Formats: sequence, C-alpha cells, structure tokens
Amino acid sequence: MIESEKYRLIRRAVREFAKQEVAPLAESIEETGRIPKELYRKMAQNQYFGVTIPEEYGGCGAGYVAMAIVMEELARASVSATLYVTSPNTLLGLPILNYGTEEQKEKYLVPVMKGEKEGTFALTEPSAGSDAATQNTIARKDGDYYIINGRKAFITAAPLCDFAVVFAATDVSLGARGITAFIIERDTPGYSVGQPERKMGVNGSPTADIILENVKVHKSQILGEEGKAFQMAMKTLDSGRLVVAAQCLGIAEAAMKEAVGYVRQRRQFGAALSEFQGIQFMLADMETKLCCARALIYDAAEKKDAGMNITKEAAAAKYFASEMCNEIAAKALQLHGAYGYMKDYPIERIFRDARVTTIYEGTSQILQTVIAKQVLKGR
Ligand code: COS
Repeated sequence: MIESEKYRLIRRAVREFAKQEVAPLAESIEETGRIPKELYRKMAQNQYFGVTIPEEYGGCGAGYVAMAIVMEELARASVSATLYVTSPNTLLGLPILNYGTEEQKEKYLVPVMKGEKEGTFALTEPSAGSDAATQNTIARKDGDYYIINGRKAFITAAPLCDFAVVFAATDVSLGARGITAFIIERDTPGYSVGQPERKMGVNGSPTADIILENVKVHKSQILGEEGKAFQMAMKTLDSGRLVVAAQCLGIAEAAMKEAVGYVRQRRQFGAALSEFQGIQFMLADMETKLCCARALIYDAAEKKDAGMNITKEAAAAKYFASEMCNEIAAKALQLHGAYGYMKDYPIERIFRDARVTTIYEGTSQILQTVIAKQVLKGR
C-alpha cells in the first residue's frame, strides 16, 4: 500500500521539500532555537500541519499512512522541524478535532492549520511524568469559572504558543476519572512560561514549563467533558506514538545515510571501510532493524486509517522504532570513529536528537506495560 502511486507522490513531494527547504537550515534551526517564520509558513501552505485533520477544518485529511510518510521524510532533514508538525496533527489537533465544540474548532484548530496560531498539549508535570493520572494541577470550580493552579513541565514549544490544552484535576478523589482539559490562552492573567530548558538535542524546538497561578477560565474553555480528559489524552497518545515512531524511522534513515556515505569513502588498512566484512555485518543488522520498524509503523498506520484501535500497535511501533533509531544512530556514530564525535559531522546531531525518542510520548518502559496489558487482555 505504501508503494501505491498516491503515497509515492506524497513521499516524493515531501522528500523534495525536506531536501530543498529544511535540510539547508537544519543547523541554523538548532542555533536559533526555532524554525524560521518563512519555513513555518511554507509548511502550513503545504498542509503539513493538517495531514490528519479533515479539509473542513483546514487540513487535508490524508490519513496516517500519509502522516507517517511526512514525518519520516521531514525527520531525515531535521528532527526539530518535525516537532512543529506533530503537535497540530496529533497531541494538540486531535483532542480539539475529536472533542471540541464547533466554536472551539473554528477558534483554535482552523488558525493552527493556517499557521496563524500555535498551540501545545500540557499534560506532564514535574511529578506527573509516566504517572500521568496523578495530576497536581488543580482546577477549582467557582460558579461558571474554574480557578487553575499548577505547573506543567517539559512542554513542547511552550515559549512560542498562543494557547495550551492544559490537563488539571477537577476531582482529585476520582484519580484518572477526575481530570479535565481546558483550552487556556497565553494572555490569560496568571499564565506564564518558564525559561526554555537547556537540552541535549532537538534544540530547534524550545521546551519550557507553563506556570498557572490563579488562572480563571470560563467553563466554555473546557475541552470535551469534565472528568473525561485522561481517556482523551490516552487515545490521543495512541496516534501521537505512531507519529513519533515514524519520526524515529526518519532519524534512522538519516543515520544510515551518514554511515553508508562515510564507510564508502573512509580508507583504513589500504581499503574502504565498506569492504571489511565486520563493517558489513554492522550495516546489515542496522538495515534489518530499520526494515522491521518500517513494517511495524506502516502496518499500524494502515490499521489506523481502517478505523481500528491501535493502542498496542502504536505502542509497539514507537517502542521498537525509538530503541532502533538510538541503536542505529549509536552504531553510525561508531562507524565514523573520532570524526563522529565532532560537531562537524551530521551524525553527532542525529545521535543527540535520537535520544529523546525513547522518553517522550511514553518511555520504552511505559510502552512495554501498555503492550503487555493489551496482550494479556487479548489472549
Ligand atoms: N485509550 C483509551 N482509554 C485508555 C487508554 C487508551 N489507550 N489507556 C488507558 N485508558 C483509560 C482506561 O480504560 C481507564 O479508563 P476507566 O477509568 O474508564 O476504566 C483510564 O484510562 C485509566 O487507565 P489506566 O488505569 O490504565 O491508567 P494508569 O494510571 O495506570 O496509566 C499509563 C496508564 C501508565 C499507560 C499512562 O499513564 C501513560 O500512558 N503514561 C505515560 C504518559 C505519557 O506518555 N506522557 C508523555 C506526555 S506527552 S509528551
């Protein structure tokens, strides 16, 4: 299916865009800490922010196989650039699309698709990472309003965003069933953003805390139903994890390309490294794992497009692909020897960018528990 004419055309177009528009800026994106406005505008124009979002809200409704292709191709050029694409298509866009009122979709989703507004998904807290249901951000009802206090941590693009979908406990005694999501605009009194974190990789997308101090929001800013936001977050993460897996595939492809290019030209002991069988064994193992990840990812994407539940498939794809891209990036760096440790070679950045993928949108260990739960339920 991914070799059909339709998907081949999409891949060719995105690959060309990544090569012409993104790759030449990859280093400067890291240095400036964000993608240039012009690139952001071009991404919006190409509808990369709405691959999974229907046309009526400004997307192109091309589905998850197409989304995986877009992610894979863009990630080959710049992982930071893909972070601007994941949020509108999954963590931010899907809750608004699937649970928002028409008014909320018009006000928040449509401008995001056009690249006129940026938003983010604020679930994680300093002490609620893997244990996402134990929210310490509290929303206290006050007539038609809620007063929200708390701190959200490691929030993607927080310094750039106009609004956030913030998760908060409206009834702590109910645990996962007492969590509600609110759309909160950045200029609401009491909403502030922390200093951008100093990160190991993906430095072209700023990450920061969102601090909420007596933030007063009207009940019309609730996204979905009161107390139902945890399930909403989990369902959204199923799609998010699939898209991160495709990002990992692009990272691994980039690492392979660097490794192959290097071992072909580097000569030691009178021969190119590529002529040594030990090196060939390494490349063979790397390529085999990459192909396994590709199969898992596109199988999950086809199932998602067919309307199936992909909790297990998305977790397995992200678990395998993120571990795989770290292994391949590490081996590709190893094949470069000391040169790979130098910032002059792209593999140094690829290696650092890969590292976060086994952590965000569910650590490998959490994904193992998700997969195990599904396996035990289904047999
Ligand atoms: N789809 C729909 N509903 C889901 C779901 C899914 N994939 N996963 C869980 N739920 C529902 C459960 O059915 C349950 O609903 P009921 O209360 O109606 O029974 C509810 O959510 C609570 O589920 P569970 O008991 O499994 O919750 P836990 O607190 O044990 O947490 C994990 C489950 C650990 C899997 C979850 O907290 C998680 O994914 N943590 C990682 C968070 C993460 O990825 N953070 C990254 C932030 S975004 S960068």
